[in-house]
Amino acid sequence: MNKRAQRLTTLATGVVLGLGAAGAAWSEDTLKDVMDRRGLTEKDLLAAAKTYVPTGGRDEFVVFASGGQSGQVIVYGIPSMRLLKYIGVFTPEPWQGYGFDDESKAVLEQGRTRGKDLVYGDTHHPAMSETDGAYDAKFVFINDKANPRIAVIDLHDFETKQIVVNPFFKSAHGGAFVTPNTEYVMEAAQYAAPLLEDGFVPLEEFNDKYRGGLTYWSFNKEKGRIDPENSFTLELGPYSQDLSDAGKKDSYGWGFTNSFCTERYVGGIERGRPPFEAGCSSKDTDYLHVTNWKKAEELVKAGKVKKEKGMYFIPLEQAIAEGLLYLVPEPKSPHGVDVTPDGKYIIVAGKLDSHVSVYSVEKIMKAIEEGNFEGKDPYGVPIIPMQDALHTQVNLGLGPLHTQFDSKPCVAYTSLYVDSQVAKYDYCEGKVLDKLSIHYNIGHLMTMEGDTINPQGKYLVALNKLSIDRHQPVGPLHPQNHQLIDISGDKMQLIYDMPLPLGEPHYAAAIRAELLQPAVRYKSGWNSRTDEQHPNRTRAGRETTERTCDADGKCTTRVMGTVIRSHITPEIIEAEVGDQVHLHLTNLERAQDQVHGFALYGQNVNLSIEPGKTASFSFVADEEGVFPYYCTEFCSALHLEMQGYLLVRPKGYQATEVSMVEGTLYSQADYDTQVKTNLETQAVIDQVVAYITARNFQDFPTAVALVEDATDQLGFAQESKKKSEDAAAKADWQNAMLWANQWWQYQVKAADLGLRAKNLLDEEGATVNK
Ligand code: CUK
Ligand code: CUA
Repeated sequence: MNKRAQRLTTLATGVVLGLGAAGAAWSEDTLKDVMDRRGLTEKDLLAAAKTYVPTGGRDEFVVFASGGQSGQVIVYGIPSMRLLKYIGVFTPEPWQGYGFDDESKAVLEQGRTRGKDLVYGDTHHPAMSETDGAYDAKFVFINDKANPRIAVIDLHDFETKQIVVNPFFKSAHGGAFVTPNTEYVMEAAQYAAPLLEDGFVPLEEFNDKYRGGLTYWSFNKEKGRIDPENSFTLELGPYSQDLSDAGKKDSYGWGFTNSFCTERYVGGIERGRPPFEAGCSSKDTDYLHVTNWKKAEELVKAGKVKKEKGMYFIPLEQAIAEGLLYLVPEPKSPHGVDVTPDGKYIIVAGKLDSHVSVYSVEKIMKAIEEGNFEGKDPYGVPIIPMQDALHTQVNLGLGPLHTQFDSKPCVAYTSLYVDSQVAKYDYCEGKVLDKLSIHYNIGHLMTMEGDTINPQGKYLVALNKLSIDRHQPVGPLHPQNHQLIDISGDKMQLIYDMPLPLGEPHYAAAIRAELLQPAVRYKSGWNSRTDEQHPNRTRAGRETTERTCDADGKCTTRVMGTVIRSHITPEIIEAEVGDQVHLHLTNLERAQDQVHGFALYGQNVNLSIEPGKTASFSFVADEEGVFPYYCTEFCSALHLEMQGYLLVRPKGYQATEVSMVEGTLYSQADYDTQVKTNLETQAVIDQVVAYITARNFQDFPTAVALVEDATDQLGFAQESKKKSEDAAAKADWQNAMLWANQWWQYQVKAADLGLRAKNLLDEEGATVNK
């Protein structure tokens, strides 16, 4: 047996005997030694033990955090706080090919605003889709505050599928929040602006012409897409609508949106006026907006709502007349509004008030039924007396912002921005239970599934705005700081700091990891952004490059190619200057994580082609030249050889009849040696195949996928074998040797896949067939 085949056999034997993992070398240190050396206390060790996930282990919860100005979503695990992914949403993300392949460019293009391509978003509030008020692990929505948009991420593959642009607003903060069955995704405007006109309206006409608003985006769960056709927007007063939350259980059918700057103050330092901050915080109360989306939906369905700018639009007068909108005073420049898990209370945190105000849904509904109003706002919206709506107020400290809930009944946590603390309290009784100082100014906080009907308790994350001196300094711009807090006991305990180096996350949502079931691969030839079979998919052996020209002499070169370990087909693409080039590459792999990338010199392209995916790239070959391309993922031992050339010929170029001069020449002896290796390799493969097929591998979908890929590779090996034998029959030793080597390449990949399948079966405890 020669060396190459021997190595493979050793590998196979190693796997059979399970030698790989045994005998990991630990240093001689005791726990005490390490504690002394690193200056750790017992408390530190306890915290470490609570967060540490051993190698190969998994986290209990998965967090989807807004990526702030990065326009992305950050995914990490709890309790380890290890980063798992950045999902490209409003911003191109090259690793995932997001914004680089034609399919995802089409998603980003949906987010064009005023005809402009935007390449970032200011993401604030991710919302997980819900069924009956609990996370169903299907979708995540997130807003862009700067450009009023909502994006839809599908948790089947963690990809952004859709971006919708609000036709009315000029900013949108109070989104995304979902209704209990994801019937709608709420998005409230922030800075008042003219809703129906996009042109100039002087600020002097602020009170009359500027407006706020609240959009209920209709979501089609089957299709996994927002349906703008059935969405509607409520016109609101020109207050700065801030956060929202949807009612649930007892408050199902209603939405709650708070606001600040109900003073309707317009600043203008340069006009000699005090700034916005003074004029927008001079009153003691602002307004909580109470909206009846169920009733609004009925009006829409009954054809009683008109469309403006292509979307159902409910003007203030209609909302008032139909009883869709009420106001409740709330103190003072409020920020967060959060509905309790039972839907009975609404907790409002006023930035400039040391209390949280706990409103009773029952009392609000009673006031509405009885017509108990203390007056109307300047636009005629009825105002419910604050005292008649309040359940209680709890004095927590300075700068209350956001609230989340515990699995324990009546227990809530509110962030205190100015005090840099988390307050734990009983909102039923109105009692403070505990306070914990964090580092430093906290914005949102998040408990596990803490905005659903069944919060999971256990952990809380403080999403801090300023990390100041907590982490290694990296210049004037510091990382953000997420702090993990153990809330399982009576006293909160701070157990971990995680610097976040990507934008300022605002809100986040954590879901039990076990609920997530993402895909391992796509159906072969899949457009992952539309979730349909790709019209330009290709199968193995069907790859084509076609050049067509129309009557005006405009030419198109279209490549329908494939990628599989370890080659791109085609390896040579020829086009002519001026051609429109379309590249469509399908990944033929099925094995888990067997992704290939694609980069092409000078064309700003980087594709990520996961198993089954078809990704495309289009460009105009505007200059003649030589453009190497290659796979950008280290996908196999011969990854660096996964390469090719795009040749852009000058116009009218005539190829001369010069045949390729070979770099190396091979003899019959080379061929014979190679064939010997191949036959020995085949013997190893046969062993592995026998091992797998003797077991119930069919019961393990991952193993089945690996076996399918291996079978493909063996099929290709057979084709190459045939070609090498044909060449040998003609004594063409050059081609005989090269095809024999290709035959071996396919065998190696088949063996690698087979060993992975075998390994997996051992780990899963597969049983021998009877
Ligand atoms: S906001 Cu940033 S900390 Cu947009 Cu929810 Cu409060
Ligand atoms: Cu495919 Cu590297």
